[in-house]
Amino acid sequence: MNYSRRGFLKAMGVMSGTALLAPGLLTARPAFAADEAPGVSEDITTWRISGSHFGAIRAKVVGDRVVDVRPFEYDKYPTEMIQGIVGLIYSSSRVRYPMVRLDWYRKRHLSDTTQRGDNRFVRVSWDEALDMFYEELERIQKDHGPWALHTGGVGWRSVGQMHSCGNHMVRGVGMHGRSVGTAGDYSTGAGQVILPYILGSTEVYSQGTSWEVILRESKLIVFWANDPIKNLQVGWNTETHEAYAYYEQLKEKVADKSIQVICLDPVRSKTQNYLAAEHQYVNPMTDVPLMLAIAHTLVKEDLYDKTFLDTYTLGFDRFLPYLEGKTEDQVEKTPEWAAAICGVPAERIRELARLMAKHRTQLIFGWAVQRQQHGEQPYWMGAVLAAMLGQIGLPGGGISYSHHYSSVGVSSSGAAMPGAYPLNVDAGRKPKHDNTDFKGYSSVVPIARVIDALLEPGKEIDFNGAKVKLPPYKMAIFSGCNQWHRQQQRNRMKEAWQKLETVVAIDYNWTATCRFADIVLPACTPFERNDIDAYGSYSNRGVIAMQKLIDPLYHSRSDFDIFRGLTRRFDRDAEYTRGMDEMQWVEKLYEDCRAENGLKDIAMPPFAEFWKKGYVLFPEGKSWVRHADFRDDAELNALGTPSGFIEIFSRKIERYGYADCKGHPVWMEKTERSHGGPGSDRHPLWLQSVHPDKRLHSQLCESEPLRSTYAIQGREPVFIGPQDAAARGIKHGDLVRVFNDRGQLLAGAHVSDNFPTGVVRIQEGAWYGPTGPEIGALDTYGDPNTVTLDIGSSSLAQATSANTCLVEIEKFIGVAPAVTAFGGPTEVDPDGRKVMAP
Ligand SMILES: Nc1nc2c(c(=O)[nH]1)N[C@H]1C(S)=C(S)[C@@H](COP(=O)(O)OP(=O)(O)OC[C@H]3O[C@@H](n4cnc5c(=O)[nH]c(N)nc54)[C@H](O)[C@@H]3O)O[C@H]1N2
Ligand SMILES: Nc1nc2c(c(=O)[nH]1)N[C@H]1C(S)=C(S)[C@@H](COP(=O)(O)OP(=O)(O)OC[C@H]3O[C@@H](n4cnc5c(=O)[nH]c(N)nc54)[C@H](O)[C@@H]3O)O[C@H]1N2
Ligand SMILES: [Mo]
Repeated sequence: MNYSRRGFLKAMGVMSGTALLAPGLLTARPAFAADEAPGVSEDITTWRISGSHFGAIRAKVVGDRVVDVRPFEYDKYPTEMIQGIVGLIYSSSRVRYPMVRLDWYRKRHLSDTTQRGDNRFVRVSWDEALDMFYEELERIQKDHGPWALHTGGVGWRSVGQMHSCGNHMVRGVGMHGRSVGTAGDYSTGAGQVILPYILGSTEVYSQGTSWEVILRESKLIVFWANDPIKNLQVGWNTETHEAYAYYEQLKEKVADKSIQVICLDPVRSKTQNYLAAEHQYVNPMTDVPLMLAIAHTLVKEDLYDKTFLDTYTLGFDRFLPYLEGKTEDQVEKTPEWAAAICGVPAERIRELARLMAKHRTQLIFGWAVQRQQHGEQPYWMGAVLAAMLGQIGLPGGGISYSHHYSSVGVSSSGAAMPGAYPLNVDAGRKPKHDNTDFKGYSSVVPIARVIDALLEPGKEIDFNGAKVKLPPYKMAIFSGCNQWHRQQQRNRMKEAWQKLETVVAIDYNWTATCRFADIVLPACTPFERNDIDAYGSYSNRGVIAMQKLIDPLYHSRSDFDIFRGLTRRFDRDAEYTRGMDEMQWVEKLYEDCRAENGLKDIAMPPFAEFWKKGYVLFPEGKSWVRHADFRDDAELNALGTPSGFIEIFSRKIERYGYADCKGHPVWMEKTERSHGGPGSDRHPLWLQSVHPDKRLHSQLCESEPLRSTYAIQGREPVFIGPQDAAARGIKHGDLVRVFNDRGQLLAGAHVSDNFPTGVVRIQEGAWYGPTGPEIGALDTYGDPNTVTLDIGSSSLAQATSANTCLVEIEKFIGVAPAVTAFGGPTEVDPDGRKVMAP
């Protein structure tokens, strides 16, 4: 072991001896330093370094080609996704040059928008493309106003603080004129709106109790709708994968029975399988009845913490009558009542209640359970349950909504992160078109309700205690997100899209968002530019240099260069760049960070030294217990709720008067639900579209070598249990049609014992590839959002309800249409004649 590596581990100070020796748990190719890595004869520390959501990497570049990518030598638990990077750079789906949709090229904003999606594009020069983009912005601001322009909320754009592409889009377009933005996100739309009322912060993006503390103090850990082993492979900033060291320890503690772990999930998750933990099955979308019945048992058996409720919470007295069946619905929330809905036997529900009350219990919730209709309720009810258990703020007890994300629970170094390229117009400056008149329409729309705006412009909807008047958008711009993956219900979306006069998409990949756009601009990948990133999102372990591996391929340009070119068209480019180039910005962001850390006595080398070495690592942080300060002194450290206490009953929410989100958590039947719920007679299978094991949403789907490790007959897998498969005459490896009234798609059957009857999975992010532009067309690759439902979670959060979705599946017979998702557009000349590749 070389010195610096040992120093790093010492600095991390967290791994037990066994964790050090144990093989990496997800390691496809171990991340060892050159002197110990099998089969690597070279010293990879001499290779160029870069960052990514999947971890820091070392890359070997020969001439102008990236030939090998390996995990950064300090990454002990690298993900297999790293192996997709070479395929990402050299994918056949790269956007090679600026292109314009054929009919838009001919008629501009008066084009036939029903042709969107037919995949015919004309190649143009950068000057032509940027002129068109600029002229459209001018037209929108002059003929309409800021209400007519939608700037799509950025998604999982690549890491890198300088090239963060959402910032470039917002700043560049913002210097020209205002537009309608978005509120919330697809990840935690319901959670981040409800939890501030209950616990006083969003919780979902908060640092959680340190893993050392949980491993030391917890006796029972419930992973509720949560699959951290799968989901920790990626992080918002360059991921360190440090959290996996603790899962290795947890696995040992499960084996020696010093910690009991229950994975509460309809599916046997990767986490449950890895830890060899108990699996507690629950019917999909029925966690609230289960939690209510656990709460009911706690009351009936006098196992709940009255002192905690009195000291730290408000409104239990308003909730208790509901639990006891003394309110309107007259239903007592007994284990027998819940068992009939959630599929967990009544005696087991009682046992779960007793276990949770008896032990130091850490509840850890994932997010998929709030990505469904009434998704606010399981989160609220989880907080009520944790309050009744009385362990919030105790080491190893209480509730977390974030431990599956970006190594939450690895203590923070406390160092400052490098800042990002400025998002806004500089202070004291105004946009070229300084128009603030939104004509009564809302300037911000909940992100998952964008399609509603196109279909029902002018409609007023509820949102978090306010009214939102949906604007009649005419133009939309997307960068760093894949709208045609992330948004639900493709065919509804297709119809809505026809109302847009102009759509601009900026990406390095020919995603479906590009296919359904009018002007497509090729960004370069993060491996084709210089940048820096934080190493570790919550741990903030250090700073990583993102050294350009190769020049931008084809005609692609960095987002910085793209918006410099756009702002030049209205003479604001010097202001846009502040007169600095890429490397000057990278150096400035680093030096600002260094100055800030200097004030904290955290030393960083000068930029040149850092850049040459490729990274700085910060010393370990202190362990920490979430909500401990509140428990310590609830007045001094009051929560951010209206009362300062945990609100089991929210007067504020009750006053909104929503039928679908009341003053305390309640069980509400879903629009559609499997296992005997509404709609299950026609479409009996619940389709969950969880986050992919070997992708980041739709990213890396284009990477052919990686895709080939999971695709079935070239299609996205649909995971199905043996009973459901047999009942339909489906065998592992068969091609199947997945359908409901909203759409249809082809997928490859992956039969797995992890899936119980009535539960199937297609991982989100599978590329949409319809047979044609028409509404209802068969999707040839397997995008689950072809069949998902586009309704708001409730009037409160208006979040996505992607996981409220029923389907039927049949074996596909006949000649299957070719997959159309990958490989880019059909290039045509302005007369529509196909251009032959040279
Ligand atoms: N059915 C269903 N749908 C879901 C979900 C679900 O669970 N089920 N999950 C939702 C969630 S939680 C999320 S976060 C969203 C994710 O939705 P998105 O964030 O939209 O998904 P990504 O596939 O990461 O899209 C990022 C895009 O940015 C592009 N990109 C990367 N780097 C750059 C760059 O430097 N410049 C530019 N211009 N572009 C770049 C990538 O090529 C990719 O096309 O999906 C949501 N949709
Ligand atoms: N590998 C990988 N990791 C990722 C991402 C990725 O794309 N790939 N994306 C990142 C992002 S942006 C996000 S938002 C997070 C998403 O994090 P989450 O939303 O927490 O993750 P999911 O994988 O969608 O689902 C987690 C678990 O919830 C279970 N589940 C679904 N519905 C229910 C239900 O009704 N009841 C119960 N009890 N369980 C249910 C599923 O079976 C699954 O095991 O992941 C992040 N991590
Ligand atoms: Mo997300």
